[in-house]
Amino acid sequence: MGFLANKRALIVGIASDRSIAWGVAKAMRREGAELAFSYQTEKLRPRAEKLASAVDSDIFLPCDVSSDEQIENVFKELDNYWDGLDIIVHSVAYAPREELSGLYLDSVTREGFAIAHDISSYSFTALAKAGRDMMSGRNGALLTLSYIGSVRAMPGYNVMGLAKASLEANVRYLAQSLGPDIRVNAVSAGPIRTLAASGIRGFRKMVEYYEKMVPLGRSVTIDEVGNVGAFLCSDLASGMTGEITYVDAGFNMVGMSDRFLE
Ligand code: NAD
Ligand code: 0WE
Repeated sequence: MGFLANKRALIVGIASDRSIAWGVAKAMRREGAELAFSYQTEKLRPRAEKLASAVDSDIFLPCDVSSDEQIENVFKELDNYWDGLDIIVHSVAYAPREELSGLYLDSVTREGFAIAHDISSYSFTALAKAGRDMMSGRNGALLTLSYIGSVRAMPGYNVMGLAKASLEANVRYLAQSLGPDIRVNAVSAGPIRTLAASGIRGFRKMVEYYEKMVPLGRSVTIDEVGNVGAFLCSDLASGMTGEITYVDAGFNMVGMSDRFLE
């Protein structure tokens, strides 16, 4: 029996089979969870539908996380399928593209700042608020995805770094708010080539630098991130809440790579 047997999970943030949310979904399904998916726009619906069916799910619901109404509606709809919910996976981030290159101070705007924090951090809170009733009394878990740009200045990550810092504080305050009933954790992942990473200028060079820096000498995969995400949402992690767990091939703890001395 898998370590998520009898658990029901809502996955928010599937865009393609390269999405980190897809890595989490596959791991959760393998461990016995039943899954439901939401998708951002009608354009993404056919893909969400196809991926959902590959993990035996026929629940896919529209949800743009900038809308409280759409968030409310997801849980109303989900209530028609399930009498309770154990897990929400939040794998969503957005800042206007122009703000993800050049220097922070040059590219940031009041509007971009607000959007980045709304979509990338507040939406996690909004899902927690709206999903709370369905999740209560079941040893539930919330999971979100972060990036080390929250605690270190990284070139070009800019306003997203501030939004991830907010998201990580959000993990701690939600963990305190939801107490013993629902645990709240994040995985901070190393760089992975997904839709959100495509079109980021210099991304390939960043991955090359990273692969030279890390002890594992390579990037991490969505499956490696997914396995840790699935663990954090399972009763195996019943003693963990408010934690940011790195799945980054060791990047966060390295001072200098030994490869530069070769
Ligand atoms: P992705 O493009 O596959 O997923 C991003 C998702 O966000 C998409 O499904 C998109 O539809 C969704 N989204 C954006 N705005 C939305 C909105 N208004 N409403 C609903 N959904 C919305 O890319 P990914 O890399 O899998 O990103 C998932 C998460 O992982 C993000 O939080 C990202 O910051 C984080 N992350 C990514 C990397 C990386 O290098 N790819 C590294 C660390 C953390
Ligand atoms: O969190 C992210 C990226 C999130 C993201 C991606 C986009 C691309 C499309 C947020 N908003 C947008 N807006 C768009 O219009 N990552 C961790 C991946 C990432 O993005 C970077 C990185 C890394 C790593 C941007 C600059 C520098 C490094």
